[in-house]
Amino acid sequence: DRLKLSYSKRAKLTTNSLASKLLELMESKQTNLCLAADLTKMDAILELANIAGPYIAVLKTHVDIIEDFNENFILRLKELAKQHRFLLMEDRKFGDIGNTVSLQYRHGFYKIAEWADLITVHPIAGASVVDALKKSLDNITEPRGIFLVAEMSCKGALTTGDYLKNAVLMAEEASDLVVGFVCQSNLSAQPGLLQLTPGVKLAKSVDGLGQQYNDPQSVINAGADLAVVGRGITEAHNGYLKATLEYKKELWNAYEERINA
Ligand code: S5P
Repeated sequence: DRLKLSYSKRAKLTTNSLASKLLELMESKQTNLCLAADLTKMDAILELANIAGPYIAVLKTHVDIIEDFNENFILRLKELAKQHRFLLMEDRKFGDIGNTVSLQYRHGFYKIAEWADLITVHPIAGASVVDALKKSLDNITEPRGIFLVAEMSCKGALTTGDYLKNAVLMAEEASDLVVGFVCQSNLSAQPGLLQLTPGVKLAKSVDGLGQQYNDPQSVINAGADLAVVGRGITEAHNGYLKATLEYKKELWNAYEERINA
């Protein structure tokens, strides 16, 4: 059972070197927190990354919401990632045909493939999308990984039934570029794949725009290996550091209870 295995044991069961590195760093930093740094100014994100960095496994960005973006942002973010040992995930949710997603991944303003360790991809267009993304990694020497968005957290999401089932199958059968999937409940027994679950806040709630939140313990019990917290930290009244530490502790305790139960 995937849920009973420690991250360090699972690090030996992946088919992707980045997935192993991620699981090992989670174990050594004792964190399964993925911070969604959804702020619109470069300096604000960098400040958040510097404060939270030592306590998170992954920093997740939406670079297209940054108003003053330039290449310097990526350089500074990569420095912080190295210093504090976290991975970078660009939550681009690629969702087009293979040729288009590979252009979007490699080219354009953001050149995501050059700096993002991890990306998110909608499985809507089928398995060929993963192959196309893999092909477009020519000359990129660092390891890369994909999370397939199997199920969304928001109310009324269409990611149900056969779509959800096939999305998980696609992750299980995909090439070694796929390191896991984004979903809300335990859908795969495969120990080498990671479950990333967004929609996490200290108390079960909603945001008025469709987002639905569950608390850290329920999310970990529902199979999350990495829990995504955004506004729970970025809008916390007690400041970034205290909020980050609070989520880190709750999530890690829930994980330890899960593997020891
Ligand atoms: O189903 C999903 C998938 C993702 S990746 N639901 C989500 O909320 N996300 C992302 O997680 C979303 O784009 C945002 O960056 C983060 C949740 O942020 P929060 O502020 O609601 O915690």
